[in-house]
Amino acid sequence: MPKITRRKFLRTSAGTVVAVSSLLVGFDGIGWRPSASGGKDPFQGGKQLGTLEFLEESQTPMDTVLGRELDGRLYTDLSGLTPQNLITPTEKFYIRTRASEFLEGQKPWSIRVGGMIKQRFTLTVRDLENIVNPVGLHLMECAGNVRAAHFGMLSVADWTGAPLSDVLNVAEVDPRSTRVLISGFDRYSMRSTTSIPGASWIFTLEELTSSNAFLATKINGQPLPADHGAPVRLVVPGWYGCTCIKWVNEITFVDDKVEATSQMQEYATRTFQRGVPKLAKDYRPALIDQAATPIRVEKWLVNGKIKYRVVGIAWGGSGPVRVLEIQFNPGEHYVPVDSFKQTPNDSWNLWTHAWTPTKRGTYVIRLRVKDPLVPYGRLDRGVYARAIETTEI
Ligand SMILES: Nc1nc2c(c(=O)[nH]1)N[C@H]1C(S)=C(S)[C@@H](COP(=O)(O)O)O[C@H]1N2
Ligand SMILES: [Mo]
Repeated sequence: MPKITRRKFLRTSAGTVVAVSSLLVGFDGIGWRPSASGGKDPFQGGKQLGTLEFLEESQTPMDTVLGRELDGRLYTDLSGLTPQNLITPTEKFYIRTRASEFLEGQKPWSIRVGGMIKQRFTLTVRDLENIVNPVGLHLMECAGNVRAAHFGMLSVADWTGAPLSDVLNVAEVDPRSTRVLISGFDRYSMRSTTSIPGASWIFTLEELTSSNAFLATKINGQPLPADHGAPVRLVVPGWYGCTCIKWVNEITFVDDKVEATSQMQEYATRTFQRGVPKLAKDYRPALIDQAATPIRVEKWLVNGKIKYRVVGIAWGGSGPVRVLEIQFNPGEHYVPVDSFKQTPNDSWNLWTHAWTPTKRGTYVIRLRVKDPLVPYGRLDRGVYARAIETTEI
């Protein structure tokens, strides 16, 4: 885990001094318009002087492959996103678990389909390649995405894959089977210091169909790299990355008596389960919570005055969000974000907000959605809050 060294403090509106870190909790058609203020861009004619650093975050290298096998990571640098480059280049797509050194010996690759079906069979990569199609932009987020790593376990790619419902339709399923276990190759040459090996997840057939889950063979038009699950991985749109099994080698039809996998149990808290249920049937879908976070705070000089522009992203959730609100310190009022427009897609949406602080100092930026019907547990708990310091106003 990335480590943080410098500690910062701020004075709240009630006058007390608190550690910024205490306010930052965590776990273990896109395009923006000028602000709502009459359609005029408040930064027009100005000059950008730089960007502010986020406080209480580590110096972890971004966009860089770190470590090996189960401890292998790559954190995507989100700070440069613009309406023109919303797709994460493949070599910068986040990595959580790098390919096993034993993977090379697994050729030719095939997926064993078995369990409660009339006749077990194997699917080859060639079989899949014959039925893949472009499936568009899909976002992936690790349920363990953390501030310390600048929320870099989050990426968007343009995928090619075969709908899982097509693949499963081939099987003559026993009517008593209610669920499908999808497993990946997970034997590693090294012991991990961070994770339990063995990635597999159990879904109902309905969950796989309604989410449009697919077996991906390509990312951004290129063959999947080994670290992203080559030759075939599962992508479950709208679900956390822990369900998107890489190096898929087994699909098993099971029933309601089946126990949850170790991966499901390891991620139970982060996917909002009630405790750690023993049986797979007691798990709720691991849907990505509605979330939003700043990705950069730009400092501008406009007509001789210092102004800040907060640029951020919003993602996740299953329904449209009309109003996104921003707050610049605990106790202060939330105000609507200037330019937030949610487009119905499975990507992220960029937003911007003009901000002119009246005092120098440290600020903790938080977002919330106004719709009481939208579940947003992580936003609510401040998981995606970030801190900055303004030295000039
Ligand atoms: N076989 C296998 N699949 C896996 C994992 C794993 O450790 N082994 N990690 C999961 C987790 S926790 C995440 S967040 C995603 C990350 O996919 P990526 O590394 O391609 O971004 O893969 C998932 N699939
Ligand atoms: Mo993850």
